[in-house]
Amino acid sequence: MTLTIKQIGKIAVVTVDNPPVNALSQAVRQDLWNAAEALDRDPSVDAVVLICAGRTFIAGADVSEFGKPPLPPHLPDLVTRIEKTAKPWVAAIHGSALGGGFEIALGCRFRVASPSASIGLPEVRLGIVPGAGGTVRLPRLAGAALAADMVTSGQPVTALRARAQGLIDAVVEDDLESGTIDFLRLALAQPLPPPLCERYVPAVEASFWETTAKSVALRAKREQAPLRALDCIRKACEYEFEAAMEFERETFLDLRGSPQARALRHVFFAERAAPRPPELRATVPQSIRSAAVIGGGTMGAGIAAALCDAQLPVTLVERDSEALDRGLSNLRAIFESSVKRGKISPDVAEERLAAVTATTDYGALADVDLVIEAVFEDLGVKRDVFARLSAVCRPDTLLATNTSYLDPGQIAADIAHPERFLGLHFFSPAQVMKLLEIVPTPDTAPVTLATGFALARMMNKIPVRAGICDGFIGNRILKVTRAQAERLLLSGAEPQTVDSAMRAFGLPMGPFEAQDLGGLDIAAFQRRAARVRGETPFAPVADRLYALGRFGQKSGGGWYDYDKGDRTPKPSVAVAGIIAAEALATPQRQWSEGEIVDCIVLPMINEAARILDETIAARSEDIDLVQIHGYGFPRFRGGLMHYAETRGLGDIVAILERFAKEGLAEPPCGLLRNSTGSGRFGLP
Ligand code: 3H9
Repeated sequence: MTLTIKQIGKIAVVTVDNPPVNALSQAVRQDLWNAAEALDRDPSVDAVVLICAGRTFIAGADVSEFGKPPLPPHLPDLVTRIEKTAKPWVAAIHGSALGGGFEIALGCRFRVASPSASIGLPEVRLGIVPGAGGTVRLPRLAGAALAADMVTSGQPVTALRARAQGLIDAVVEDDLESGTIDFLRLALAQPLPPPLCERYVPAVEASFWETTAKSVALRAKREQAPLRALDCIRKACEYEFEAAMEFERETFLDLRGSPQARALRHVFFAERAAPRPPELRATVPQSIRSAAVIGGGTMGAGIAAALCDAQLPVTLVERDSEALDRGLSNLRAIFESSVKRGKISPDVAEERLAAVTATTDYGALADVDLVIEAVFEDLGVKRDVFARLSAVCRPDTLLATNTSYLDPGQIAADIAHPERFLGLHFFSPAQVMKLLEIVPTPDTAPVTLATGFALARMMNKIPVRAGICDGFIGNRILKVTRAQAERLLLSGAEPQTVDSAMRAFGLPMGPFEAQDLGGLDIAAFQRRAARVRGETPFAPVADRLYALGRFGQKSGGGWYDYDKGDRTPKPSVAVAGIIAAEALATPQRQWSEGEIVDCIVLPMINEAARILDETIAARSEDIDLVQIHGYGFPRFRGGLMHYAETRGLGDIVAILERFAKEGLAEPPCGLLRNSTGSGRFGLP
């Protein structure tokens, strides 16, 4: 049994208990159905409270059942069954009532919630639309505009806001169960409101649908579910209840098996698995109650802000008072921008800043639990910082370096207790970007690694373990992206056609626009370091642009020209000349949009397969998360590796071989070739 029933006077309390999140598995649906039948027949019951055990109300349909044939009772029928019960049901919500969970609540006659609860229909984030009446009942409760906003964005709403919007009937401050029973007793003394299936949606202006469709399409980019969800809301407003339900169900079933929904489900489970890798489940992390950041530049201030957001007291250390002032003003600017964007209130911003201690004295770090070094990307400078930290910190203080390219093992070479050291590669801006590459050295202890993952959970980041190599997972693949983009230029494509092809594929920006935004100097600096190490990075055009001082937007020109004060990229005659000069020895050809994408993305897949083969990444899902959360790879494609498996590994091998023959890419690696039989990475 996934639920229990008890009776308090004439009120039955149905408690669903299906850990971890009370998802609506077939067993839960069946038990709820049976409860509705039994309680309808029971003359001693006047009304029913539906409440949940554990950390949340029903968080939705069981997503793991989506790949399988649906079994009865189907969720839309269950919601209707609850709506049609002879006794009124009230949903008592704590945690999150999401998707099917909120749809069940919409089937109840009343909804009551704890102040910290939230409700929502996040289905579009899974590439589907609500499939149990959410798009039909919500506009009947809240009107078309609010329903369209909630359903097409998938964003949850907090209980207090939901109360103000009429989505729930009461907020219960104290004990939810007894508060809901009190609410119900009062409600039963009055005439009952009609169930939502008997209500109508107030008319909207004629232009509403067209205007909303435009803004939804803009926000959804190439995801199809949000516009299909808007269609459902429109039908819910224009059709009778039953016909609208039928339309919603057809749309739900049509989308459920779509490639986008499969990709988004893959990302859903990968994101939930990432913070708790199976190999660390048995390791108890150290507790982190205080943190310090060395360096208040862009990265250091971003990391400090993210630690403050995780409610940790932070000490910011700089080498002198001038640098410290700069660091503090960087930090202040971050919080001010969060206030401007409505993310936090001015009071919270002040509170967060007040939790920061600024100092030039390493001695202040004697009792801190965690130190993250974020100084200049130079081995000598970083080693110097860790020598000082080694001397002042407790032997169990977790020491971390934020580095994108340096070998954390070398940075930690001389520290005391190297088992408490690891690399943490944050992405800029660190207070915003979700990805965190966690890079253990050969000396890092399992407890240190587990603490790195626990820290990521505290900071609401998506952690991915990466092995040590140049660029770890993400930047190693990025190097291939950029080299391939230059190969395309040398063989006849133009920067703007390459960028537009990659945008059409779903990236927010093409590789040249992205470099102009970030600055060509950073990559040039890394290539210089690589050459010192004896490597031969391929960037003939980027090297020449750098030599000319064309660093991107910040210098008024990079791959594109920019007018003063205008960030719109304009094709550059000077750059075209440099490309032509560098391309003299390369055969020219015509490139279609699809071929451009293949010439960049398939070599990225090849490099990713090598990364997997060398165990730099533990799982192909980890590479997907790195690409989605660090580099803007389209979520609806499920990440680089999911895209590859969906596209067909055999097909990819054949195209890479063709490119390799023309000197346009490396040949497919062993792991990629060996995986074509199964179509899954690493499986023969
Ligand atoms: C839907 O309802 C469709 C209907 O309209 C129509 C149907 C006909 N299913 O996130 P956490 C697992 S679509 C299965 O770390 P938190 C998760 O994988 C659904 N499993 O917890 C993880 O497993 P494990 C609409 C699920 O406390 C564990 O639970 N609903 C589901 O940080 C803990 O997850 C949603 O999209 C699920 N629906 O956050 C809600 N949800 O322990 C999605 C979670 O093995 N869920 N799991 O790694 C969430 O947003 C968060 O889980 C929640 C709790 C906020 C509820």
